[in-house]
Amino acid sequence: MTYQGLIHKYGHLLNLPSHSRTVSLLEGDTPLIKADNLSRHLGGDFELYIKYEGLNPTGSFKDRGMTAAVGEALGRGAKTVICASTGNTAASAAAYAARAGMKSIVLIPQGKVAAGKLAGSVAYGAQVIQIDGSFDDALTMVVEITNKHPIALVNSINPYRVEGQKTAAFEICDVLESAPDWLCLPVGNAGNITSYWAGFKQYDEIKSTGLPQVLGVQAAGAAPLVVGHSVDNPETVATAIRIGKPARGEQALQAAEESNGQIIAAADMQILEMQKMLATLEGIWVEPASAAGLAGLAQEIANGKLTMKGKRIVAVCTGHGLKDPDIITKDMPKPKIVPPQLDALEEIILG
Ligand code: AN7
Repeated sequence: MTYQGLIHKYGHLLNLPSHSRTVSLLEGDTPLIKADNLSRHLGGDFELYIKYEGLNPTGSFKDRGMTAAVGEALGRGAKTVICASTGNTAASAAAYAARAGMKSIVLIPQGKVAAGKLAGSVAYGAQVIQIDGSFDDALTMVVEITNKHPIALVNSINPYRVEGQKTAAFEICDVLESAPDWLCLPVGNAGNITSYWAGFKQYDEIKSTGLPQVLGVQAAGAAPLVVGHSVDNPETVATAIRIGKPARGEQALQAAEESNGQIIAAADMQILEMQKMLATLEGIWVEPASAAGLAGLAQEIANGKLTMKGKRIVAVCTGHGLKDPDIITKDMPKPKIVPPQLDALEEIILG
């Protein structure tokens, strides 16, 4: 049967109210790609899979939660949705609101949102507002305004976002026919790690698929869950996870603890190096934040803290590389220019 989106496929497993409507762009059903080249590069004694979430309709995993949250908001008669965002939530909210015939308002931290995300939000017709502050300031403001006005909040403190995002765990178990041994993923506001853990636990209860150990990875300059307190001025090249006060931080720590996993930090350099490795070794280009989970995994293997021999690992790559082209082009040597003549081309290629 043709694929009809997440709610159609997994709606019976999601805790959504009866008034919810289906607002879908056929999100989900993303590929789980075996990454043998990268696995070999990292030591080679384990099976590595990439859950390529950048292939969702707006280019990030956020679409899974947004189909559920916007569908619920529409069903209860809301006319407008709002979110604070480092970019991907904004683009996703804007697209699903457009689909539902609703208005969207997105608050983003000034100057810190990657080009493809800002462009997406504008293209889908959102009212885009820059806050002279951080994501955390923006989130505080959307909570305040939605307490006062009938505007639907679609950040991941909205429980239906978590319901929708659980489906990624279901898909992984359906493909592998069990949970992997380890799941590694980036952690920002901690909605995704919370959702995966809830999804794996639910599937294990109904299908005995087992549970993974969860490795959550923050960027070193924005690692409140690693340092143990909120970070006032988070800084990282991985702007998607430039978050100092994660809304679901407690649940992220709980997922790590219950799964016998960990939350660790990876340096910007390692994140960028992993982004490059994934693209050049596997042909999978993700935005910097999306490489954080793998960067953390590589770090733990290299320093001998985790032994992965014989294990099956899934790395969640949350957003597409096209979201943030500037990170690649800003320091690159300009491609050579040759006249449109064969001998000139031969000289460049053959030396
Ligand atoms: C590519 O868009 O918070 O831990 O406002 O865009 O669930 O927050 C984005 C987060 C990982 C972290 N990877 O997920 C937003 C926003 C990418 C992201 C995360 C984000 P959470």
